[in-house]
Amino acid sequence: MGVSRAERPSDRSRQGRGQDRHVLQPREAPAWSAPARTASGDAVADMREAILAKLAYVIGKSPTTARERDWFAATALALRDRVVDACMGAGRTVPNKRVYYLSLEFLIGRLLSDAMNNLGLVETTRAALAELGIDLGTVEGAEPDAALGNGGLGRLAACFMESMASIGIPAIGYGIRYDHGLFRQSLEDGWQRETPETWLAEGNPWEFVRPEATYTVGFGGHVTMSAVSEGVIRRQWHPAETVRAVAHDVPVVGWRGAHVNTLRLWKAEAEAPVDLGQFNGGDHVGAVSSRSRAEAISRVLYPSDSSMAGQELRLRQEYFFTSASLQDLLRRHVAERGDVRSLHDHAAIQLNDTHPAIAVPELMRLLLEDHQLSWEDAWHVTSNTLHYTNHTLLPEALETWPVELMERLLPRHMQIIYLINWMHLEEQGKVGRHDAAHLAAVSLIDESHGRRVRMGHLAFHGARRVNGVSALHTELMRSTVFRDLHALEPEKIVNKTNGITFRRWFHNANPGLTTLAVEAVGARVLDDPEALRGLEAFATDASFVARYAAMRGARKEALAQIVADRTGIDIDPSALFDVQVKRIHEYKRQLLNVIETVALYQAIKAEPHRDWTPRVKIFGGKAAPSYTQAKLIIKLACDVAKAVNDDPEVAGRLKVVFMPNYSVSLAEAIIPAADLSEQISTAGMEASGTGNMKFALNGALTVGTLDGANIEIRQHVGPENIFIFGLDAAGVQARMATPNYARDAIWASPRLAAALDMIASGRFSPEEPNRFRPLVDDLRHRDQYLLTVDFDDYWRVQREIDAAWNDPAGWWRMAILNTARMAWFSSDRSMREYAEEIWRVKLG
Ligand code: 26V
Repeated sequence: MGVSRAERPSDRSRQGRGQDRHVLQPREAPAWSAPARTASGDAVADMREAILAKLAYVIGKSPTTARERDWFAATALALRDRVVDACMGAGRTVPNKRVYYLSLEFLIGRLLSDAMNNLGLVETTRAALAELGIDLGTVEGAEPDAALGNGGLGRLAACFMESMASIGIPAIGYGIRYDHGLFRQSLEDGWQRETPETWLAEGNPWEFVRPEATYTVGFGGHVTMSAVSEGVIRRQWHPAETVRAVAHDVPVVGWRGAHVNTLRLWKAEAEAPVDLGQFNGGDHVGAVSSRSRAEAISRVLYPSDSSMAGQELRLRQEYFFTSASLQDLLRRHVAERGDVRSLHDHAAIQLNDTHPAIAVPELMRLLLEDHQLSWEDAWHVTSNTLHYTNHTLLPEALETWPVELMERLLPRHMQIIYLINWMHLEEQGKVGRHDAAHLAAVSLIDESHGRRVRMGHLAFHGARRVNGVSALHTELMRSTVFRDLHALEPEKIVNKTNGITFRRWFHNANPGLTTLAVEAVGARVLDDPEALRGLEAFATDASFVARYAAMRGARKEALAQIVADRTGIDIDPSALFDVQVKRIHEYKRQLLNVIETVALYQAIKAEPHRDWTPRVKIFGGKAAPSYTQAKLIIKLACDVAKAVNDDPEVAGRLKVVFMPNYSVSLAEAIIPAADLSEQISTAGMEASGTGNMKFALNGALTVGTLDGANIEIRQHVGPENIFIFGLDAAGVQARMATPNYARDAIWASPRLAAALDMIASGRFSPEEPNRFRPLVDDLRHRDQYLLTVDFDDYWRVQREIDAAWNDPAGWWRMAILNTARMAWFSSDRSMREYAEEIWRVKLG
């Protein structure tokens, strides 16, 4: 195989300079590589030979011509073989019940360290590569992130997949194999620019293409009726257009390799590469255009998680992956069990938000048309198999689709939805609920803004259980968006507080802290996070605390290096690292943090000789490309950063950084280096949060509102080990009902007024003085997210945090207690709860 000029090893120095090709964290040998995990000589030689064989025979390179990316691919392929071995070793018995997790997003990130760690092969692989003169950290850094998700919802799906494989829940995740995941963000003079992400540009060593698992998915067309027998009419859908869904499987290996599950991602392909009829007729362009229309479905992830745009391509994506997944699981069920009527005994389908809610009419259609079930039997199976998780109550993010669009794209499904709704409303009549207001509230169709299908209502009605993702969020589901439906079926809504996988967010992201934990409380902590509780005894142990502080110092230095490389800004690792990283959204209130930064800047300048606590404010996160206000908040953070960092008067006390292109792998570098975790959403608006859990597990202290899972974090770590401020959800509701709350709050707070004046004056944007007027004017007149109302309490708690930082022993004690008390937030716990209380599935 020839080697092109561009691939010559002399180019190696240029590799790895790309923004994300960076080695994001030190890969020191963790001392918790227990004896069984220590690389034996034979194992290392075997791994070395396996990697060399992949390099030669699959990649077609020799060690002298291989680039970092080639070494990554060879290593991943060698590891993948071990995953397959683990899979085969686990036996091929048919489980009694499987979980099917349907999600339009799986934000999995890099997989190499995950696979190595779960197979106990980190040291073996490191040693094998070292013998070849290659550094494991460099190879890990060459893996592109699989960014097939926007944020919390997609990352949760990835954590759940890993946990199910770890605790032995037989599961298949279904999603879309997007050619392009979430866009790459760069900052040009502080403005967000989006460029396409190309994770598949050099192939994906983790996936297996399964052409034999290909299904046809239809769109458009019409529905015919035919009499089957006396009084029995069958309806049949004749789609105008069909697309093929081809399975691509990524194995998901659990902790210690005990179980391997599958993530099955669908790629859209045209039925025929070109329409030969059209082609031969001379219409060469028309002949290929149907192909691009089909393939567009799996081209790109929608980059918004903030508002429902209602675009047709998005609905096509939703139906495409839902239909392929249901056809696939029905085929498997019938092959294994014979009778489709027992589906709910052997399958539990979880809908990750309403994105796959079209599963309700699609499963009905498949059972009615392909399997000839009666309506009653089909409904019994459907409504006992499906379950639905809600992830947001924000009105602008709740999915509804225009009836007109549904009728055009999915005419048969619209008929089925009408029939389901008719029966649902009839049922209300039978129990005496005839009033129009009630019927309008529980109807699957919203008649008030044009006619639209309410996907949340559809999913709720079709599901056996519906869950929220934190205690508060579930309570708010019952009392707000789903109040009327909840009253009809009070047992249906249950809470399942989110979790995170400790393998990625503790073992892999923070080997230093994991080593300390293993040395202190034993290797059992790797299998049972409850053992972390034993760290409580070390929270005041001087020698442990010293090692803890040194470990944190090393991670902060590593992060300072990354910040310098990517932004050119030097930050002092001994300062308090105050971090807010997450999607940019007004309800998450990054703007509150920026305004507090401005107020602090003013306070330092007013009294430059006071002993201010040195702080570095670190921001990161992407804005949806069409979300103008969010992009302006990024620009403000960058402009404030510039002014503050250039001002010698505050040097050594305050630095501000906006890290571009926040991603899973960047999170793995940032979170273990954070001292303070900002979780400051308006109470009642953040369904759960999962970043909050990652920070607290890694020993960052939380400054937060009583929102989402912050409330449960406070219960676990203890109110004395977390900094809570602001209105609670009830307080927010009450204040929103009072007129002029923003004007009054600004009037009552000279500090806030001064910070807002400074931003409005153009001090941070002298070349365009009115640039930030839209942000300030909105706060002065509307302030939907109550920043002005919470500002003073936020300032107060931040100064309390300054004081706490000046007592290192007290700070480290709190940090260690946070880590010690976070076990409950393992996604293994979440998955066990789903298994027992929702899916009724036994662990393998
Ligand atoms: C919504 C929409 C709206 C229509 C356009 C496309 C789109 C894409 C994604 C979403 C999902 C938004 C909901 C979401 O991500 N919720 C987050 O879920 C996390 C996991 O449960 C939770 O921790 C966060 O608090 C919650 O905001």
